[in-house]
Formats: sequence, structure tokens, C-alpha cells
Amino acid sequence: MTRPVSRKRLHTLVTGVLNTTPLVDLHTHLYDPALGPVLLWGIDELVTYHYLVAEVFRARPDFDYDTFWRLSKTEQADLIWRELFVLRSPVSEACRGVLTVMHHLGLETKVKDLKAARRFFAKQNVRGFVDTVLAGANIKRLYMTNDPMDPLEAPGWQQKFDRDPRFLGVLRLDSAIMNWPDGATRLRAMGYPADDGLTGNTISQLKRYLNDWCDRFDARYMAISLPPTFRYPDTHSPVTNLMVKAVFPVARERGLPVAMMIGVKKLTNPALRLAGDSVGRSDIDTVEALARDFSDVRFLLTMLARENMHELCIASRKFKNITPFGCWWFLNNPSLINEITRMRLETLGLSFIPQHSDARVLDQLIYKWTHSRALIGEVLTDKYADISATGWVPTKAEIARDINQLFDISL
Ligand code: HDL
Ligand code: ZN
Repeated sequence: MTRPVSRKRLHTLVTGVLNTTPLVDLHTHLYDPALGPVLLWGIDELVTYHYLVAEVFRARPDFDYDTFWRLSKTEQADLIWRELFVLRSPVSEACRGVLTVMHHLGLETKVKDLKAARRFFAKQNVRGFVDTVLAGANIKRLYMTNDPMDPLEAPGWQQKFDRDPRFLGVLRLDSAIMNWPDGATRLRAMGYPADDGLTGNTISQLKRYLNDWCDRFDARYMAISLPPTFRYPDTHSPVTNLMVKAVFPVARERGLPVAMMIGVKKLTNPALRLAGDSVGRSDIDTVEALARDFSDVRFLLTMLARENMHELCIASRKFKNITPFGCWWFLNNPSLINEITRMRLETLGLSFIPQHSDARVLDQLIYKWTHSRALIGEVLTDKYADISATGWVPTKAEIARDINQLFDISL
């Protein structure tokens, strides 16, 4: 009979493996440093992350939006630091994240201003700091969000450059497909003469665009964020038609997964700009119908509403071509990572991708992964403790095998 093992012992094993295993980050808004200033890093970018912009207006509802946007990045950071980190305790997850990064980098956190932090970052260079952060977060590869129509990113791709193999390409589809026919105008401007209508020519031009840029980026998947109103089947919706007639066929031909991130209500409060998006309950019937009708396409799926999480677990049990991933955006908080990871392990075993960082600022990898490793480690420990009570005690090698299955993504 196998000797029983304490939860404490299991926790030591699990955290030991998790903390020493380099992980893969499936979705970020980070960029190969060769792409230039589009890769954000440093204390002022960290403190003005759009999550904190939303929160500073909670602290200061009297503050005028336009007045805030007229401030410089440094002035915005100083305001946020004072209001959220000095005059109030920084207990939100976004605030705590900044503290985790600063603490990891050896910076004092209980300070009245950012002068010392700015002096530290002034001594860094981007390529060295990429190494520092990837090592600190113990991330071996990450997937970017690459949009050929993004005016901030596009210039970086004009010239050939040696890719950093740690930064993998992803073709992001929103600019080309959402709010049609805006995408048609953009496609024409790039030399893909699509019509405004959903004609055969439009479909073939969009397919050419998808293939050209999947080649240019060496894209490992295609991704799109979708509103809660996204439906399939829907013969009237341009988005649905373009996905069905162009994206899924190209994905099938290239053997690429399609990541669909469903549930975002764009610019619910436009005055908050990037911080102005909200969340809505999405339609799981649509997800199931897509998985059924496109059974040869692999769907990486995440949804933004907590209420959709259980449905997504069950839909994933029904369709092997759905891989649920991450605790996305408003779900990327300790209480919900805990709940969602338990739900997924209980319904899906190890057949899901527990987390992605969604990092927009390089430094954030440190906190997003420090926090998530600890949380996921607690849940895994409990699940191993449950089966150990029956005599099925995992070895360290089996725990390492399981963690690699969960996190060693290779697309
Ligand atoms: O559409 C997306 O990829 C989302 O992750 C948005 O970028 C969102 O603004 C975000 O940063 N979430 O963390
Ligand atoms: Zn994102």
C-alpha cells in the first residue's frame, strides 16, 4: 500500500516544479524588441496600464477625463501613484501587480513617488530588460498579438530583422474583420482590393491577406476578440460570414488554430479609451455550433464573462477541438483564477491551458505569472491531495509531466 503523503509535502513538490519550469505564455501584447518602441516597458508604462486608469477614476470621480488625457505619461503615472498607492492602500490586483514587479526588481514599494524607480529604469536597456523579465517570470516563449493594420506596429515589419525566437507571431484579425466595411477600406489601402460587400472577390482578397501575413509573421495561430452578440450561424453578420468563408478555410489549409476571445463590449465608456471596454454574457450555443460544423479546425477559446466559464468547460467536454485557455482580463484575479482553475481540473482533467498573461507592458510578466503560479499551484496541490487520499500519490516526475502538459504550449 502506498504511504500517505501530507498536503504540505505535495505543496512543496508542486510549487518546486511550477517555479522551476519555464512556461509558455499563449497571449500577450508584447513585441519582439526588434519591432521598436511598440514594446512597452518601465515604471511609467506599468503604472499607467489601462486597468489602473479605470481605477484612478474610481478614486477620483471628480477628475475630468480630458484633463487626465492631456497630462504627460509621467504626470499620469504620478497622479495614479499618489491616488492609488499613497493616499489609499494598493489592494486591487492591478495595484498589487505593480508592487510585485517593483519588489522583484529590488525597488522600495512604500514610497511617496516614483523618482527612485525612474532612476532604476533609466539605467536599463530594452534587450537586457527583456532577459531580466523573462528570467524573472520564468517564461521561455510567449505569443505576441501582431496586427499588420496597427500603425504603431506596422513600421517595425517594413524591414527584415532577425526574430527573437522567444517571441512568436500571431495574426490578429480584429482590424480586418470587425466593424465591416472598415476592414475593406484598410485592405484596399494595403493592396488587397476587397469590395465593401461580402463578394467572392472580398473573400479571396481577405484570404490573400491572411496568408501573406501569416507567412510574414510566421503566425502560430490567428486570433480575434468578439462581442457577446457574436453568433453562428448568422447569415447576416459580416463578422460571422468572413470568419466562416475566409478565416476558417485558411486556418484549415494552414493547420493553424483560431483563438476566439468572446465577450468584450468595446468602448462602453469611450472617455476611458483603452480602459473603456466592458464585459457581456456570450452565447455558448454559438461556440458549440462552430466546434461541430468546423470539427477540423482547432479552437483556442476564452470568454470574458464569469458566467460563461462553466458552460465553456462543458462545451469543451463535448468537442475535442475546443481548448479553453486563460483567465482573461476581468477574470484574471485571484478569486476567479481559483474558481475557474478548480472548475476546469474537475471537468477537463489536464486538457486545457490554465493561464495567459495578456501582458501589455513587459514588466507585467513578472507579476502576472508570479501570482498565477501561486494560485494554480494551490489548486493543483488540492487535487493531488484528493487523489493521494485514495493511495494514488503522484511522483515528482508525474507532477512535472502534468505541469508540462498544462503549460508547455507548442503551436
Ligand atoms: O482583446 C484583447 O486581446 C484583450 O486582452 C484586450 O487587449 C484588453 O484590453 C486587455 O488588455 N486585457 O487584458
Ligand atoms: Zn489581450
